[in-house]
Amino acid sequence: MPLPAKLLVDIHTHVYLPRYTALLRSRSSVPLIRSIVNSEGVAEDRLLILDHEPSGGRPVGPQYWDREEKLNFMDKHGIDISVVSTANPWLDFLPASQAHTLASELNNDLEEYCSTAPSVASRQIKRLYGFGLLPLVPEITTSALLDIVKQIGELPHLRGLIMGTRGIGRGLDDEALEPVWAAIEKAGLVVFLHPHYGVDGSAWGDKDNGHVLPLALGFPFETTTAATRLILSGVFDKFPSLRLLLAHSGGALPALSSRLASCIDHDPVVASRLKHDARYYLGKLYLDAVAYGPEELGFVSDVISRADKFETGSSAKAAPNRSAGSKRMLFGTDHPFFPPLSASEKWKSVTENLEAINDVQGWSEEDRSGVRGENAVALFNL
Ligand code: 5CU
Repeated sequence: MPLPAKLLVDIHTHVYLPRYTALLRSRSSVPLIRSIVNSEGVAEDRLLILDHEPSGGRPVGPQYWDREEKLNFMDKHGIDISVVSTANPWLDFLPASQAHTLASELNNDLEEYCSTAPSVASRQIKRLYGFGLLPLVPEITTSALLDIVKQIGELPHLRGLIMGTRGIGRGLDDEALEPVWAAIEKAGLVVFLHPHYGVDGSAWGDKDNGHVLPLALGFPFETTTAATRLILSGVFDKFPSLRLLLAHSGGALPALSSRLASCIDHDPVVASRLKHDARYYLGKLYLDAVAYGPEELGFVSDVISRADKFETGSSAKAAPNRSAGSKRMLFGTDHPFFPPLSASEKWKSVTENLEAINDVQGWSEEDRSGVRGENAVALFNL
């Protein structure tokens, strides 16, 4: 049965499944969850995943692991469907054999989390889908990775997989990953590329700026570098049907893509390696619309719309087409991160992203509803 029109679909929304939470609770080094007794004598859970967490870690609660909380959050914000992914740092810190076993278990857990969620009876909508996990850690075998790609491809509610930027230790441009890209492409899974490590913290200086620099800049810079390395490695020439979704609207890549193209042209090491101008590959990407501002969304959609112009041999002269670019952008919330700091009915991190979609100059109502939901329905075959 076709889905009703005008759905709101959240493709950037995370969970720490109970099995993963139990692992974090059992650990004494980061990443971990620990219980503390706060100044009022009340026990509280604290999450430590990043290098510069506020002292003692940040408060963490059921919104990170309880499906009811996810569904309540969706209801409160009018979100019909969520494509849920495990939050960082995934399995990166585990030895290969444990990462392999846990990936398989967590993928089954996520399938169950999605498949047993109540649907909205009046609209016949399945509400939850997921991105699986690969055991991308050093010393994992290719056959173990292929095994898990196959598992994800066979689980009906998993429509893609989330990955960080380290690959199996040498980044995503590592030739050893080529069989994995081939298998992902063949299975028709969407790769959601998400940051965790940021960039060298020495760039942030000595002032206490809380979490702002690593999150606002470090996260998107990390994604920018990883996606650029993938482009430079020729992965999109070798696997032209690979579908890659970049977190945080692709970070700085859209703003730097013409500079990237120029640097490639002037560099004999890579100039002859790629089949197309670098800007062509931007048009192959999908980007979340987690940018918090309409001008940024409009700019990004302009940049990704002009790919045809840069296809080798193309004589296309068309001006950027904001509307065409919007087809590759998808609403997300980053839930459960960025909760409101004071009591409020709705989460600002959600309403800001929805308002931004609403306010992009040059997007038609059809473009906006595409970004809010229909693009996700098509990309993930929901
Ligand atoms: O606030 C944060 O640390 C994060 C994080 O770790 N991962 C994420 O997806 N968003 C925010």
